[in-house]
Amino acid sequence: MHRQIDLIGVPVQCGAGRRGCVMGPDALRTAGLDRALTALGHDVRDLGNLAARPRDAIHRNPAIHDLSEAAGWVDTIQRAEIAPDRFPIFLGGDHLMAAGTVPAMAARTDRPLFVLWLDAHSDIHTLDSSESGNLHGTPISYVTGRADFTPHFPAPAATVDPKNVCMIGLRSVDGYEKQALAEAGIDTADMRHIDEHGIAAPLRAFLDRVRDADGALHVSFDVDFLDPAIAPAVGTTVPGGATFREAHLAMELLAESGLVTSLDLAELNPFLDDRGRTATLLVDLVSSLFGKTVLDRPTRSRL
Ligand code: NNH
Ligand code: MN
Ligand code: MN
Ligand code: MN
Repeated sequence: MHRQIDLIGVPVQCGAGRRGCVMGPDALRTAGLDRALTALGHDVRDLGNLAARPRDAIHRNPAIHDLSEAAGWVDTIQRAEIAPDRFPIFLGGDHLMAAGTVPAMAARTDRPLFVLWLDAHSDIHTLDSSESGNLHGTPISYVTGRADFTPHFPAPAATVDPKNVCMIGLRSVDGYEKQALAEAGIDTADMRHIDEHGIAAPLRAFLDRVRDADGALHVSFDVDFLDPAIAPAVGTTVPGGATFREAHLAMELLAESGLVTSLDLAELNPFLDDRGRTATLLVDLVSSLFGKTVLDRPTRSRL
């Protein structure tokens, strides 16, 4: 499928516990994301980076840091001019970016928005429950509206039904988050589930739901979804992540589904990379998501 793609840099790093995600968009550019997509026959524009202005915000939880800057980013991303007919790839940036991109994508479409959250973590803390104070651990609560983040953050431009969120790759979820996931009714496939059933089974089941609902699908890809052995450039590595082939298979199934309408590439910290190999792997995975296949014939798949 020929796509009209916009690359939008979102160099937010204040949501993470360590610095470096500010360099993420440029590392992805350096690794050749635009060239890889162009070579696959897509039309690609690089719109450069967004820049945020802080909005005054303080919160009673003393652990929370950089709330003003974070609020500025959430506001800026939701106000950004995003073409209705193009496929945006948001180049992060830590995962706080999703507090901007997901409401923006939900507001952009008349169809129900579904979100595929590929991550070791569930990012469902609230401003009150976060113990780390790292706001990249909170976007799911904000975008589903399960917690009120106003007046600190702007009200979300649109929210997502938590039942339309599917998380795959989970392996670092604390007690608060376990309960929150169950209460919200979020669809989850943790690494244990992937070990037993493979990654295709839960992903296909979710894609069937998106198709049945005539939904739009936003994929939020956190680098720590991947195993640290293949993707070291992330501040919050967790052992036991998705393998090279599991990740590629997921991208290939997403490509075949034709359902994906927007993408976040989150948490890439080039300061921690090993000669650009994580950024290069991400470009390769995005290529699979945009139709790169091993053989030039339809894969024997039930999709
Ligand atoms: N749950 C932890 C926290 O709230 C970790 C969040 N870190 C992430 N999320 N990298 O994807 O800080
Ligand atoms: Mn995350
Ligand atoms: Mn809408
Ligand atoms: Mn994570």
